[in-house]
Amino acid sequence: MENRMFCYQCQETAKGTGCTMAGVCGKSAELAAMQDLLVYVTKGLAAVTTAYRGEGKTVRAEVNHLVSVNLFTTITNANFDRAAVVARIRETLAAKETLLAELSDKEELPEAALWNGAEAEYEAKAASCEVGVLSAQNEDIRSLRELITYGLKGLAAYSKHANALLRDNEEVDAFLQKALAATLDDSLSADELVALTLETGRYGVEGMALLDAANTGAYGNPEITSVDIGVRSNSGILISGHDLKDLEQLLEQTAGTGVDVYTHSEMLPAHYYPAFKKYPHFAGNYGNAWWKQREEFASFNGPILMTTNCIVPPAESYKDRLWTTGAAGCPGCHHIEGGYGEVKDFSAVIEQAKSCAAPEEIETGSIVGGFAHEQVFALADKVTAAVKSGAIRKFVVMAGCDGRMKSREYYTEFARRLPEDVVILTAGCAKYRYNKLELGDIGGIPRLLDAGQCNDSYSLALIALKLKEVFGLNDVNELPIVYNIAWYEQKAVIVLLALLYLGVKNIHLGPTLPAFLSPNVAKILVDTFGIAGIGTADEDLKLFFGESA
Ligand code: FSO
Ligand code: SF4
Repeated sequence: MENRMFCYQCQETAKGTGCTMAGVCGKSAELAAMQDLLVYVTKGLAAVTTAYRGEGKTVRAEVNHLVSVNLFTTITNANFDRAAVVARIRETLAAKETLLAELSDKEELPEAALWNGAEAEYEAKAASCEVGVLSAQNEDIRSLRELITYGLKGLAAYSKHANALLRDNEEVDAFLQKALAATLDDSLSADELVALTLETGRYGVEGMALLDAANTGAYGNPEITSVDIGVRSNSGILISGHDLKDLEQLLEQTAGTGVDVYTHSEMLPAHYYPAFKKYPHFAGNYGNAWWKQREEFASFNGPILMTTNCIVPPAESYKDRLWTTGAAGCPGCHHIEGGYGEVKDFSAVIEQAKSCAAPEEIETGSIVGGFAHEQVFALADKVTAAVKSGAIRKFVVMAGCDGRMKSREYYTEFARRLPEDVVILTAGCAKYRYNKLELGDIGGIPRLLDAGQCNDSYSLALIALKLKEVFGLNDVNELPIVYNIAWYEQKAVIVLLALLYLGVKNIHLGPTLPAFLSPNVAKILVDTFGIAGIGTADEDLKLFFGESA
């Protein structure tokens, strides 16, 4: 049967090769076509902005923001609303035409930069052979272009959160757009694209540093915090995703209303920031990782605000309670508008909450986190002493994403069976596979150190660099740290490229290697960086920790 679409950007892609009829994530072929076209016109705009900068002109911040939000919109599980994607294509073409009119030399521009069309032409254009993943014939070129594009999607997402806190980095935006445009350039060799992949990792570090500075600048440095996972008796609003500015505004607007605010999935680490502790109605964390939302959103009873991915297309039973904002979207759900520097109006969400029952209790107790860079640096003496005395034998970085595949039970088993002198460093929603196992502590240092969201993998890199300095080592790979990372969507791609840029070798990536790596590109990653997949928990415990495991 002929393909209705082609997408292989996430770990759950159909048959481990590509979604061709409809997305496993719930993306329809019609939506996939519009997302492909949005990526295409955004690449076209990026080619124009890159040429524009080449002529010494300044690209407006609004255009940089448009590029970042466009890419974010096409990340797995971010936006299922075809109309929203179509509107972004229209806006992008208009912004591009304005810049094109001011550009002196249009000679070298690719087709994507010059194409323009009315909405009635979008479908035909999306179906043409220039648009979409399969537009590149050579599988290695295709693989490298997609690897770069997915890394840039992750970088765009992190930039977007920094932008929302009024932090911009023109250098990061200029690179992002230059690299995006380069994926249209047929003259680039595989070697040049490999070099660009590593450069993308370098800017991944910059982008995560920008977001870290934005988050900690606005809300303080995360600190050790115990987060309640039970419920209270008031009605509540559940907020998910990664955008702390949205959370701040929601907490401000719910203050004194009698409505509590709970976090879900990737919003859990917000509790670790000092600035959010002043809100007595910031009640705790409800539920687990994104993929459990169908049951957990149903039992929450109140409205749910999705500030980013991961959205699972909602069941009818709670669709009316699902709200999106920013790059997130879902047809049939409410969407809250609001640009950077503007106050978003959450009054309708709060009104809805008042008419809802309190959340149904699904868990009780608490979990501890807040081990981002400054908090761990404050414990550096203790940690160093524990490593020197042998009380801590090794660290295992288990950052990344969670997902619904059964094979991810591996991570729970792996964590549960770790030798008792091993400490987990985590970040991202991957933690939900083992953050309620009560792994105990080593001389007061918890055996599970949660730095925060997936972007806080930056903290884990800083911690590794700090340990390297403390132990006087030349190479980060001499540290007693192993990497066993779980990936799901494209933010994990930029985290991986950032780690490779920082020189980290022998990263194990699971539960499966990306479908978008062609055999030759996979071989480059294996040969140059020692990237490997995972085995069984048994095999990997032995591999990492020897017979004592
Ligand atoms: Fe998870 Fe989803 Fe943070 Fe991702 S909720 S999977 S890598 O969006 O961004 O870790
Ligand atoms: Fe398939 Fe993943 Fe693409 Fe969704 S995002 S269509 S599940 S590959």
